[in-house]
Amino acid sequence: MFKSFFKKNKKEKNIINEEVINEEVIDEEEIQEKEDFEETPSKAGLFSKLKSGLEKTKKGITDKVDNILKSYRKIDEELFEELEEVLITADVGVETTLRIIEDVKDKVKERKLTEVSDIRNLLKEELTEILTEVEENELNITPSPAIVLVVGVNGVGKTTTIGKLAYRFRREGKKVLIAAGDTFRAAAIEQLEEWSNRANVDIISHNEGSDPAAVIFDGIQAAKARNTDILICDTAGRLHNKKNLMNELNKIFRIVDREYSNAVKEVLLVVDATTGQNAVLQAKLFKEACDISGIVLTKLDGTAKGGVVLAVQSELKVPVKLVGVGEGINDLQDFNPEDFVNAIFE
Ligand SMILES: Nc1nc2c(ncn2[C@@H]2O[C@H](COP(=O)(O)OP(=O)(O)O)[C@@H](O)[C@H]2O)c(=O)[nH]1
Ligand SMILES: [Mg+2]
Repeated sequence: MFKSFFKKNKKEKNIINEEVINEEVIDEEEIQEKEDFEETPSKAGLFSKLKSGLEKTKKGITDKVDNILKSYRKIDEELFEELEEVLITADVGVETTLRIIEDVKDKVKERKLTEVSDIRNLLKEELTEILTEVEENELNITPSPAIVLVVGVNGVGKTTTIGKLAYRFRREGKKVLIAAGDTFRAAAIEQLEEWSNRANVDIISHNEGSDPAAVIFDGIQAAKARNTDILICDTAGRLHNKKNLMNELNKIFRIVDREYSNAVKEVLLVVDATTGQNAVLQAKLFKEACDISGIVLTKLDGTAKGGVVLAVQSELKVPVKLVGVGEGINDLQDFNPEDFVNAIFE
């Protein structure tokens, strides 16, 4: 049923360009008729998807920790050294790992613990603590209007994330518009158009090679004219050098601040979990270049490097807000620290 819905909508594709921005091209009733979604995943379904996505990370962290704990009779320095190695290898990052181990040691002392088996719970507690110390893991998209700017280097999953987000927002009853701000390659625009079809939301796009800031400008005007709840903007991920990146992004940010100052703004940096510590480096670079309000960690499925979520959050103090657990339209989840820790410790 969902497949035929795709096909049907492909034919009715409704791409807007500059000339028709201010015209009402959407027939509201038609949209109502088209409301047809895949079944909303249940909470249990989401958790089981997260759990299966994190299977390799669990193998890389928890299973190894369990093996180590089994081989020790008492808590000693050597045990901590082995645990440290596991965490570093699992891309938790040196800085964060050292902090975790120190905190666990302190707690062992404080609570006068002697059983090796107590370490498992202490680790779980510590990971949860690190993941919950940032302010807010929830997306900041209310009240309407909101604008979501999606930034990150090529290939990390920006376009895919935008498609998944658009679908989700629309399913939540919001009026969504996408702006194809990655004008560097024609294929990037086409790919986003494809996702806008799947999500059944409208898209503002210009030709390949045009000014990204101009696309965002037009997106904002269209969003205003149509009373859009959420405008989601793609951006190019070319990373020649930091200066280029800063210039391009700053131009976009200036347009947003000038033209859409009343909108709630969310700047999401997308990083690819499979790249491990590289994701942390990218996040540091982008954080210097612009005001990131949240991180999307994609491709958690199929990588053992899921520990990077700890490094990203504790070293950058920017909340991870969403995680990608697959390529499907429903495979984007709100990041929930407790669920994450439970998924790898269960
Ligand atoms: N397995 C998996 N693949 C993903 C996920 N997110 C994105 N991808 C894939 O990563 C590739 C690059 O994604 P794309 O959105 O084009 O990246 P962009 O260059 O940043 O826009 C595509 O093949 C996506 O299907 C995810 O959460 N899990
Ligand atoms: Mg893209």
